[in-house]
Formats: sequence, C-alpha cells, structure tokens
Amino acid sequence: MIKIEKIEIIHIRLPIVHTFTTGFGTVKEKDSVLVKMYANGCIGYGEGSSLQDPLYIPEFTDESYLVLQKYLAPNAVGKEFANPETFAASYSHIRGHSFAKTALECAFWDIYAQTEGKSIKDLVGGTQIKIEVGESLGIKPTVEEVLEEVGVRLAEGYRRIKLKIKPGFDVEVVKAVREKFGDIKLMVDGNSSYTLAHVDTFKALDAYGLTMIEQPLGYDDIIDHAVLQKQITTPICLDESILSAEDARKAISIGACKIINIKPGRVGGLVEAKKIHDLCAENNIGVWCGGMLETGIGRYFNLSIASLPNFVYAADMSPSTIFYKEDIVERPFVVKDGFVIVPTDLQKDFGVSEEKITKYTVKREVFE
Ligand code: OSB
Ligand code: MG
Repeated sequence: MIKIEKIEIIHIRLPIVHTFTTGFGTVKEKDSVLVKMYANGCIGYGEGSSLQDPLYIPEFTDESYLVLQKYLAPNAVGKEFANPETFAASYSHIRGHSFAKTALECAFWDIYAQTEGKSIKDLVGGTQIKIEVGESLGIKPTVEEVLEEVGVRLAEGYRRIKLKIKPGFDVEVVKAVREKFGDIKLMVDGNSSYTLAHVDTFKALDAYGLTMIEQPLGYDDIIDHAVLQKQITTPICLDESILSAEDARKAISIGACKIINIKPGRVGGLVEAKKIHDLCAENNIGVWCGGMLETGIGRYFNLSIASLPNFVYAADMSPSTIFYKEDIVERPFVVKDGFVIVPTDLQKDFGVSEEKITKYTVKREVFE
C-alpha cells in the first residue's frame, strides 16, 4: 500500500525560445502544473501540461491548479492506495480536468515504480526500448521559413515532419515541402481550425501522400470527422476530441478516425492512456504519442507509455531544448538517429531540479 503523506501543487511558467503558432492561436510562454507527492519515504513528481489559455481544449492551467487545490489534493492526502488504477478510481467522479488528474496520477506512478523497484515501462507492459521521434513545426509567417526549419530537423535526424496548418496556410506549404524534400514521412495538424465547408482543401491534400491529417474539425467533434473521413483517402487522426477510452470507442465505431494521438495529459493519465491503447489495438487503429510542450517531467511519462506495442507512428517528442531556454530537469533527453531511449527512472535518467522549479514558480501550495 502507498500512503500519501504530503502533496505540493506548483504552477510554473517557462519562457520559450520562439513562439509556437497553431490553428488555435499562439503559445508565447508555457505554463504547467506540477504535483510533488511524498509517500512511503519516496518523492514522486507529475506534470499536467495544460496551456495558459483555453485555446486547445477548455482546461487551462489556472483551472488545473484550482481543481487540484480544491478537490484532488485534499481528497488524496492521508489516504492509502494499492496501485495507480485504484488511485485513479478514487477521483473518477470528478468530471473533466484531465491535465490536473494527470499531474496527480503521474506523481503516484513515480512513487509506485520506486516502491515496486520497476520502471513504468515494465509496469505498463511496454515492449519498445526506444521511441521514433518527429518534429511538430509551428505555422510561420512564410513558406520559406517552414522549408528552412524542415531542412534543419531532417538533418538532425527527425524521422517525420508534422506541419501545423490553418485555412490559407495548408496546400501551398505541403506542396512546397513535398517538392523540396521528396518522399519524407509527412503529416499535418489543423488543431480544429477547419469546418466541413473546407472539404475541397482536404481533397486537394489527398494528392500529397500524407500519413495522416490530425484534428482538422471541431475540438469536441466526432460526427463531422466521420463525414469527412468518408470523402477523403488520407487517414484522419483525432487529438482534441478524444478525452477518454469511451470517446475513442465512439469515434472508432462511427469511423471518425483511422489513427489516434494519445497524450497522457489530455486523457487524464497513464491508466486511461493504456485503456485507449488497448482498445485501439483490438480495433486495428494505430496510435502515437503526442505532446503538450511538456517539460522533462511530462516527457518522462509520455516516453514511458509510448513503449507499448501499438504506438506505431513517430511521437511528438522534440527535446525541451527546442522550446525552452532551460528545462526543470538537469539532463533533458536527446534525439539520436531519430530515436529517444525510453527512460526507466525519473531521477537517475533526467534528475528533477528543485532550484529550477523554484525559479519558474508562479504559485505553490502544500497539503499534509
Ligand atoms: O495539437 O499536438 C498538438 C502543442 C501544444 C498544444 C497542442 C499540440 C501541440 C504540438 C506540440 O503539436 C507537440 C510537442 O509537444 O512536441
Ligand atoms: Mg494535435
């Protein structure tokens, strides 16, 4: 049994090296909420990597913090749990707020792994020891700038390129990348900036052999995605619309997607992420691990879950050095020949820096 003695919730804000523009808007600095958990003589960390503003899905960082402060942390402290599944079940009556739940659940996983003397990869049944990595490229003022960065990332070894698109910045940029770089693994992400009125744009994109089109339509939609999927050959991948295994089951059953992007943060943690993974495997839907510009802490859990066998497409797993001047871990991972090694111990592999957490803290509260 794991007895939770103390929980700290920490809102951090990291400056980023360059802004990140998508179909939902521009990320100018990155917020996250961290949970530091004390139990059985161990310390565990988790990250809920929501955005500062409600632009991607409704939950934003002040809200994640508030839900942890008012419900999740006070309800967990002083209690005992056998494993992450029973722990997650203890707050499943709280609706929504998947990023807040992820921060809490991941801190518990970190402690659970330490007490079991096993890696999270082994505990979840992971089979891959390294994860294939792609770059997610923001929208730039010009196509030229996109071409330049694609060239840099391919030279660095990234194995696929994901282009962020929005109405007016789509077919032209895809065409230019194909013409310049040929038969690379290429995909696009619309971040819910299109509607069914844009069907001709997606039919035009069919000509470019994209691996997938990620979340073109409404952030909470599956119906229109099913309508669109019937009219185009490129597989649709859902991101924003899938917050749970139940959402995934419904989307698959109506043919709304052929691929799912699993982000632990968006679905409430590793327990739900594994359920979605297993459901997709049974239904021949390949998955891959997306990202929310997490710090090294969040990326540690993303890499752990991405070791499951049905994670068959390259992950959005650029190292924090691409986004941040400084990470809050001592030794951020590196991409080597287009892969990242799955870490097995947060402290030994990455090393959490309390000093850097303090430097970027907006607010913090202790529950004991
Ligand atoms: O839609 O996948 C997305 C970043 C913030 C919010 C949404 C998304 C993204 C990314 C970045 O594409 C992926 C990463 O973390 O490397
Ligand atoms: Mg996406």
